[in-house]
Parts: sequence; structure tokens; C-alpha cells
Amino acid sequence: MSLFTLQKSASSCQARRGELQLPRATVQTPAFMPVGTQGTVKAMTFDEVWELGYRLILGNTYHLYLRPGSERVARFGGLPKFIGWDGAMLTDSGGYQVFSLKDLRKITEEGVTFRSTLDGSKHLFSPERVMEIEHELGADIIMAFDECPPYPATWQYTKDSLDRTLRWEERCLARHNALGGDSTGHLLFGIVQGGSYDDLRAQSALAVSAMDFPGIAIGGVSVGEPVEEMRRITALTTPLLPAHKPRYLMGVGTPSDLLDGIYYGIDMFDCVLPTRMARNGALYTSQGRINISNARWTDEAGPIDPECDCKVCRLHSAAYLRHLHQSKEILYSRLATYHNLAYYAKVMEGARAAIEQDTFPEYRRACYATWGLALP
Ligand code: PRF
Ligand code: ZN
Repeated sequence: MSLFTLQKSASSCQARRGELQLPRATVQTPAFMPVGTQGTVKAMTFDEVWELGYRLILGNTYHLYLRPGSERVARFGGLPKFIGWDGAMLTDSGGYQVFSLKDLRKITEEGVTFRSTLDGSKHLFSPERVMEIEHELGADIIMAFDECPPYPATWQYTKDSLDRTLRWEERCLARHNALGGDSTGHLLFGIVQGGSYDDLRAQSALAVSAMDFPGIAIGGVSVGEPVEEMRRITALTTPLLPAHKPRYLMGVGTPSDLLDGIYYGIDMFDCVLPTRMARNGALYTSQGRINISNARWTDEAGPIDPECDCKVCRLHSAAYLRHLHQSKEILYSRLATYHNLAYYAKVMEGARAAIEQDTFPEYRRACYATWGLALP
């Protein structure tokens, strides 16, 4: 049985419908992964994440290594067991978190030394160490240790960074294989970098495709560049990747970003947006993004999204959600997060159904229209 089964490819764009057979769950693609940085999808219980249809969630190596510690998690039988999640998990390598530490880190060929944001203690993340930590955390998919260069960055900086990332990825593969490789149930995915430079993206895509990874991520996007730039990079990269391997666009994005990614052949996404934005008052609806603090919701007896059939929209008025938000009640975060994750699940379910019917471009166009956005 292979990891990834491609079931259908669109005839007039690059969208694909597939199935990811992971050790702990089977995942329908294209898939969105809710983010559970600290071993929790913030404000949700795991049965809620499950009932919304999600089977694959993300955890972060950087945070979980510092607290509660990957050795401790290993003693509990790995992250899914430790947190009580019945589905599959993916851990990001920390190759994004440590680079956003700026003043607290130093990059060398060996790896990255950084100071903990918790207690100031000093640590080294090398490709080898990160593989050991990710094996301890024990997710179904583990990510290679990469550098995500900032935006903007010069061509030379991006080139040097990319070459180092490629050497790091080789070292990740070597240590991963020494630890037992993919047959341990922890599948190592590679990451394409190259910033906003077409030639470097192509170099990276070809190099990572030639390595023995069962899946490939596109990193270094959604780092502050214009959305057209992200679309351009995605569109140029996916045709260079092997068709039979799953493709993961890291840290993306808004509902329209997801549909753009799918259009260009992406199979997996993760993003803090639906959960973080919910807590800040921003709700994704079939009418586009709304802010619950807006006075227009004060007396609204209907739900936040009249087209949504999630349990929050079935039970509660927009006026009540606004009241909870204005009163800073804990329940607000729970209900808002639930709705946003339900909405993301619905957008992705619609996308999968549309690919099956070979109507994905029409689906994307219709969604853009209801969100009040112009199609690129
Ligand atoms: N690398 C890793 N994780 C990431 C990214 C990356 O480039 C991004 C880019 N937006 C999000 N998460 N390892
Ligand atoms: Zn809803």
C-alpha cells in the first residue's frame, strides 16, 4: 500500500483529489490541517476537531521540545497519545519558529543556536537533533529542518540559505534513516525553499524531488510577500515536483489562498488563521470575513453565517456571539473557533467534491464571487 493515492486530476487546472494513508489515519486531500502548536488546537476539544472531519493536525517541534520536552512526550508513547488525539499528526521542524527569533539565534553550517523564549536557556537545533526530537514526538509526518529566509531577501542570501538547507535536508535524511526511516511510522517530508527567485525555486524543487522523501512541502511563502507572489511561486514549483508525491504548502492561508493552492496542485495546507482570527473576532463566512465586534451584529438574531449548518450557527445568534466577545467570555473563543474550523472544512469538502466532478475552476470562481473577491 502506498502512502498517497491520486484519485483524480482536474482537466483544466492542476487540482488533484487524493488520499493520504498515514499510520494513524486516512486523510482525504486536498486537506487543511488545523494548527495545534502546543499540543492543543486552541479552544477546541479533540472530539470537536474530529467531528468537524479533521484527521490530521499539526504540532510544533520548537514549542514541544522546550515544554513539556520531547523525552517526556516519548515516555507517554508519543504526541498523539500524550494529547489524546485519535487521528494523525504532523510536526513542523522548528525551521520556521527559530528563524523568527531574530536576535535570539545564530545560524551556522552545523545548525541554529537559539535562546529559549521561556527561560533564556541555550539550545542547538541541528538537522540530526531535530530528527531525534521529531522521532521522540512521534508524529505520522515529520518535517525536515530548513531555513525559511525572510521577505525580502537578496538573491545571494537566498541562494546561500537554500544551498545550506539542501545540505541540512541530506543530513535529516541520513539521521532519519539511521533512526529506522519511514518504516518507523514517522514519514519524513522535504521542503522546497528559494524565496521569491524563480531560478532558486526551480533549483530547490528539482533537488528536493531527487531526494528520497515520500512527500514534499513548499516553504518560504506567506512570509509577508504580496499574494500574487505566493501564487506565482506555487504555480512555478508544483509542475517541477513528482506527481505521485503529496505536496504541502506550509503556513497557508486564507480560504481564497487555499483554493489558489489547490488550483496549482497543492494537496495539504496548515495555517493558524482560522483559529487565531476567531479569537481576535474575525469570522470566515460564505459572505466573506466579518468582524464580530462590529456594531452591525448587536441586534442580529440570525447566525453569523446564514449558509452555515455548524452547531454554533444552528444554536446561536450573531448578537450572542458579539455579546460574548465584548464581555471577553471564554465561550466566545470556543464558539468562534468551532465555526471557523467548520467553515474551512466546508470549503475544502466543496473543493474535493468539485475536483471529483471536474468542476474545480467553477467552484473556485463561485467561492470568490460569494466572498466579494476578484478572481486573479
Ligand atoms: N518552513 C517550515 N515551516 C514553515 C514554513 C517554512 O518555510 C512556513 C512558511 N510560511 C510556515 N511554516 N519548516
Ligand atoms: Zn457556523
